[in-house]
Amino acid sequence: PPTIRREDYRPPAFLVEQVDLHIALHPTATRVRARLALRRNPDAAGAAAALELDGEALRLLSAVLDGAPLPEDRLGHLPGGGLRIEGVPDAAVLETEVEISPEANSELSGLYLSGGNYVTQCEAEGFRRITYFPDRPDVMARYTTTLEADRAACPVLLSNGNPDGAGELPDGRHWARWVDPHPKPSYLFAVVAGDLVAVRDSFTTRSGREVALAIYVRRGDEDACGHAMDSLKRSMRWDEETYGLEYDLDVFNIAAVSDFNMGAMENKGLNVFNTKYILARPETATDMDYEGIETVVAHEYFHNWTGNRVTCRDWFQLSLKEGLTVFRDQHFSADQGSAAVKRLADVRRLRAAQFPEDAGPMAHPVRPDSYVEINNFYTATVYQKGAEVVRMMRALIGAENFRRGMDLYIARHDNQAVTIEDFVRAMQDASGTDLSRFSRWYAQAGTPELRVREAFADGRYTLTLAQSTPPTPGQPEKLPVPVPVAMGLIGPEGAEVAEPRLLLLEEAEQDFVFEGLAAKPVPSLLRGFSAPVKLSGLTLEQLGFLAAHDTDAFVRWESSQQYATATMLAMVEALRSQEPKAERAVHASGDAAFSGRTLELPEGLAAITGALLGRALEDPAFAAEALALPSEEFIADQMTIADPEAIHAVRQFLRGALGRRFAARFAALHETLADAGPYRTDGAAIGRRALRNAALAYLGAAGETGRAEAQFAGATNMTDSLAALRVLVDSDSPAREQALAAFHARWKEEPLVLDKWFTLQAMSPRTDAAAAEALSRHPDFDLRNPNRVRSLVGAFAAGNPAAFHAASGEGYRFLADMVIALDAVNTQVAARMVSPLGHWKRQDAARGARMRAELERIAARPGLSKGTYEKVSKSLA
Ligand code: B3K
Ligand code: ZN
Repeated sequence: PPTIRREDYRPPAFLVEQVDLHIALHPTATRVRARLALRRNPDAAGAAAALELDGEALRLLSAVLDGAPLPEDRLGHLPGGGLRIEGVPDAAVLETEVEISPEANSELSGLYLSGGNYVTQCEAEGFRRITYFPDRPDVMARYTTTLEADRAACPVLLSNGNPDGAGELPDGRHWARWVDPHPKPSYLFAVVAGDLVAVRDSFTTRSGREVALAIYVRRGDEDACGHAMDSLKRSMRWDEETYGLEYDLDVFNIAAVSDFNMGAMENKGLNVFNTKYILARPETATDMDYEGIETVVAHEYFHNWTGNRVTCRDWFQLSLKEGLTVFRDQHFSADQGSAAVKRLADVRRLRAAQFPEDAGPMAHPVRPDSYVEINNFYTATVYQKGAEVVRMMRALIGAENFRRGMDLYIARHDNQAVTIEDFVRAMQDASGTDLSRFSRWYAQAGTPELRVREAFADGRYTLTLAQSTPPTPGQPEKLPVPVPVAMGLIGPEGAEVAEPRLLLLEEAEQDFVFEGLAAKPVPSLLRGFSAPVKLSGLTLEQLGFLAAHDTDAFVRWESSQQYATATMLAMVEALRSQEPKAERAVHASGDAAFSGRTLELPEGLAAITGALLGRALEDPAFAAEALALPSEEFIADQMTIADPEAIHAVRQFLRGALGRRFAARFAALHETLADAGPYRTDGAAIGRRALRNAALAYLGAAGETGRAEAQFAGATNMTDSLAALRVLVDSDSPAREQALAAFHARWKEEPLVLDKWFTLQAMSPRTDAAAAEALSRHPDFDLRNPNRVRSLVGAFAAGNPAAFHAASGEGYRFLADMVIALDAVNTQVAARMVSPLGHWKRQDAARGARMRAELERIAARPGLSKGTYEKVSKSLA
């Protein structure tokens, strides 16, 4: 398959001014008539260039140019299924009719069926599966869409823009017309049709316009939309208040469907959501689900300006809309509750997904230079690191200049398809700050590493910061990047002894000097995680001090995590160096893998935990975050060659040992924090449940499962129920099987809850590859439903490292089997599942060879999709 390169970008030969669609819906034979008003692009070179239309899985019924049918010999066929038409006049009207089968569409790209309802997904290249079109984001057109369907099967007919008439047709059919006044790229086109019910509300914009809001769901789910609707209204208000951005249509519709390749989609005026990010009731959704809904609803809404009104010139610019919009949704969520705790969670996610990506075979810049399959580049790097880059830019130029830059960006580029350079230029022009060096953040892959050195003499403290970025595929040499380092200095008594500052590290190495200090301070660096870098060079003693004393919550959390990380790494080494007294048995729980060897609870870590517990009730949400030990994956990422068994054994041991050491305090927390009064989902209530359930988990790790049993039996909300079930599932309590069965029996009709049932087992150390494979044969498992696939296969491969990396290689084989089976059903989801196999360089030689062998087995499959092929071949390189 061909590689697409950023440097090869050429403007389209033709623009489309107006699109009129008529779609007659039918499960196996939908007819799409498209009328395109075309105009030769004055900005494109080559005055005689042909009209190129993308097309995929379409059956062409007719093509008419300026009223005259196009004979077969005027239609050139492009690889992939597109058409090429020579000799098109500078202004022309093309009318085509095609037939497509939504029912046959298991790819979930283009027009497909979910639970009997019609739904589309066009980003990135799905519109070409609906009609012939120059399916690229720099072709922005105005659309009218007429839908026609059976009234009984499809009472609801939705598309982009404002409604513009509806009526009856013979044979029990009906129609509805939608007009979208705003020019848009084809990837924002959407249709939803079927038997859905609307939950309605309204929003008055700051200029006094009334917007009709609706969330369309399956009958019976109306009661589960309140949180999504509330999040939507808060997002609309926030964007007005924060950026002066007002909604621009008379209606804003959301439709939720069960079968969806990702979280949601920002189609103009008609967002389509995975039900996971809309539906929430206390009995069925966890606190994390509530937070996810708020974030994703906001994210898609914010795209209306950053993505839709101002869109991307080409897909290399994806972070222009995604990085910026993630930044905006993170800022919004931070404003809704505890900003510090939100920041910790965002950083934790960045490290769990983006740092490994940046260190692995798929590492790519925030603005990639090439791709085979664009859907493989909807990555943590484009999204999360992209958001970090915007965040740093704001730190550098200041919040006011950033706001001015946003105003300028939108004023300049409204209704345009632009580049990341255009965005940076707006920020530069608005702030008067030269951002040319800063742009390296968009061009260079890899996570920069910062190293700290210190000197102190005669009241003069010198902080030396050095940076380097490791090589990544295709980028052996790196230049220094400007790194904003928010910092302060803490004196021996725990007080700030200098004004907090923002240092800018621009060179490979720089000294920063502080005068007039009475004693050597401890540097508190990267406050609020001011840059997405790895920092090293502080001693264990300094980390322990910062964990206890820093005034910055982020650094306190970070220092306790770094302290735990260093401790765990040392224990892993110690464990490996001990003579095995018994055979190194492979046991799912890991504890027995090193039987005969001894581990001890390090007193330093116990002291930090004790101190955290002592202050836990001051800020329960923060305490819950700080009490969690770094994940096994995070520890593995700190090692040149990981040892999944040893890491697992150490982490399990520590959880148990801390649980035993502080059993009385965990039990007391579990008592004290019991919900009193009505169930609430505000930040404070969520924080209390998080801390309470963290205590429950520590007690469970220490072998005390009685509380979990009681909590599981009595829980009235999903957060508490699932937390208790997790403890039981990870234990060898006799209550385990019974609890799993009870949970399944109670929730078997609720797909989103059943996903949790799969995930809990997939991630449990008690589930090995054979057990995961058995779950994939469970009657409720379904390869065609992306949520279900992620809940089992994704969760196992990414969240159960000890079992996935079992020395037998069975975990790898299970994943490869699933990828192969999935690639025949849904190539986008299949390609995503490949990633965990790509990190073979971090494993020992035997495991690495087994991982490669599975990648090669996938690569050898005839008819593999180009997306899966790209992931597999890059992973092998
Ligand atoms: N823009 C969509 C993602 C589309 C993914 C296509 N493979 C959702 C979002 O980022 O808001
Ligand atoms: Zn997005």
